[in-house]
Amino acid sequence: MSTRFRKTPGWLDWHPDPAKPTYRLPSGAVDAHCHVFGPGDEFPYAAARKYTPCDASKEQLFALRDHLGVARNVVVQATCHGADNTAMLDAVRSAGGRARGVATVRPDVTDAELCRLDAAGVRGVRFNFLKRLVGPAPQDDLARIAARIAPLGWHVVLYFEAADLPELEGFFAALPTPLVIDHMGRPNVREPAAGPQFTRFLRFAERNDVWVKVSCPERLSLTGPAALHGERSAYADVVPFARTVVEEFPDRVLWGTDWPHPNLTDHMPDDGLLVDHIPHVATTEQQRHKLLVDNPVRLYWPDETA
Ligand code: 0GY
Repeated sequence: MSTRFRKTPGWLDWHPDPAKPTYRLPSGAVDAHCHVFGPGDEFPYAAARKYTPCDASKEQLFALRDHLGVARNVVVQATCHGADNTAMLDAVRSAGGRARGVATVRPDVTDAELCRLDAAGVRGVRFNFLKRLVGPAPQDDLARIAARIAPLGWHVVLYFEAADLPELEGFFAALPTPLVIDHMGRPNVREPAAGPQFTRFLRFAERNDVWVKVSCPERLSLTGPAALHGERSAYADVVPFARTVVEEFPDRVLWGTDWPHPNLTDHMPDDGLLVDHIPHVATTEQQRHKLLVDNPVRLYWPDETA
């Protein structure tokens, strides 16, 4: 545990002893959304961060990977490290080809730095629009970054909340790269999956070069982890949203744990249970194979599918 950084009050640590999942992941399964935090003594957190996490090292990530039966990870730069990608890159490099990275870069990033990131295994940059996580970024700056990374064949990962999509979707649609949407665009699950808010998101995904992460039921759910009314699924209120996405876009969905689950204060998910949630949202073996293996490999290890 870092001695230099005191974690944000109320912050829950990641689950120390997740269950062994009952659902056996297919061979080659990819956790396409996870993070490393520090350790802060080795990889200091950004001065301008909006929260201070508990440490979550690459060794701990790899131990979870092996415990869950995951083959590979996509390590996404977390805002607590700002645009210093060192910890993420260290994890990706240490994984020996079993990880790819998504970075945060500034508009003045040099070509040499982009080349270095690409060689290390980075395949995308993340644009974050959550005010509780980042300060405002001018859209001109983001557009410049997107134009710089497009020739590398990278994509842009977008993190936003559903209520903000109407004002952002024109900007998103004009970006020159594929778009990867975190956590299904964070729908408000109080509203029906067939309601106007999620329908707008689905039509946006349909019209554009969009991939959707069917991730973070624990962050979206109001019903929580307990199984409900014989439905047997945890996070039951998220299931209709996730199923709709998997059924409409079977070839453009990705799954991830979101370990170590930043900024949760009410409940910390058991990562084994998150794996057991998968068959509730991807109900056929073919859907699950696309979600967990074929799609992430096509996006992050395309040489293997060429
Ligand atoms: C997530 C979600 C969150 C945080 C971050 O980079 C981050 O700090 O992504 C969040 O607090 O909702 O995807 O990890």
